[in-house]
Amino acid sequence: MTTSTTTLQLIGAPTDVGASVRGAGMGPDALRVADIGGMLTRLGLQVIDAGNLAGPATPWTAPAHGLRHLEEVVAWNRAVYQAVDTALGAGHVPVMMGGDHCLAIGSISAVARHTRQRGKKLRVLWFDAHTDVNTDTTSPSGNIHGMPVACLLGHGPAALTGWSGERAALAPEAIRFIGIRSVDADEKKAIRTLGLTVFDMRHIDENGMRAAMAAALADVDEDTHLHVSFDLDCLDPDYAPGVGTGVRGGPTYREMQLCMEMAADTGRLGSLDVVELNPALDVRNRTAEVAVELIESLFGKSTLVR
Ligand code: EXY
Ligand code: MN
Ligand code: MN
Ligand code: MN
Repeated sequence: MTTSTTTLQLIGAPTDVGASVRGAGMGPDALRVADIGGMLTRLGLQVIDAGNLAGPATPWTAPAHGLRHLEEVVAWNRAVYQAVDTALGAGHVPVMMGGDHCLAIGSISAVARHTRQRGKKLRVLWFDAHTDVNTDTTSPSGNIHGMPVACLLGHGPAALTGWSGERAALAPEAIRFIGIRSVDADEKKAIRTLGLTVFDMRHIDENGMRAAMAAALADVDEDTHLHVSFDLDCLDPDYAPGVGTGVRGGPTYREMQLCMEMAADTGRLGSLDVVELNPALDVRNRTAEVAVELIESLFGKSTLVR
């Protein structure tokens, strides 16, 4: 799907509205400082940097009815939805640079509508330490970046569901989780009830990243639109310290790079979220640089010699 005629559209969404740790709003500019645009151009792709979206400031208020900053989360997701929808309509591959992971509600809802209208199959790879499948009634924090998967599956507050035109943007079979190691008790119940496919760290330790990714991509075919939702806290914090909710025991740099190479090999990548980069917690922009290198692999840079 990505060839030298592919146009990538970089969309910055500079907000930490779904989090309780400040700083993810600086993510898009840190990725630019790490030269995301230049890197993609050197890969031979056409790149448009659409700049940053605008939205409300984060009020840093306590959760109300189990949801922190709901009104502002809705406003930011509306902007993301519009931008991703426009990029897809122009035939571009949107690269949504967060910002925190709540923005996947807008981005994946636009992708789901686009793929449904074209009669395509959607496969989402959710790279994360967390499953983000809480709702307003189960969340321990009220932070909406812990809820986007539930919202996309049609669960959670009405204001954050139904954005794709159907109650659920995603069927449970459409999503695969990779790198998971921090799941709340009620999330575990939801995973079982919904029948979600999770390649957690224990599975990856026992079977290897190659086998996990091969299973996650097994039925991706020429009719599939592949969306990657890349939460940088998926990586072990040794490699990616610049995140707000880091969890030890994650994939190494090389394991993560293999994930990206295998996703690239499908040739079906149609859209990407890069989220949860927190430059305020980073070390000399290392996490942004790591992100850019991994995105380079996702868009086709290979470590293969033969
Ligand atoms: N499960 C916890 C919560 O819902 O509060 C932590 C969520 C962190 C979410 C980060 C973005 O992936
Ligand atoms: Mn996440
Ligand atoms: Mn996470
Ligand atoms: Mn498409």
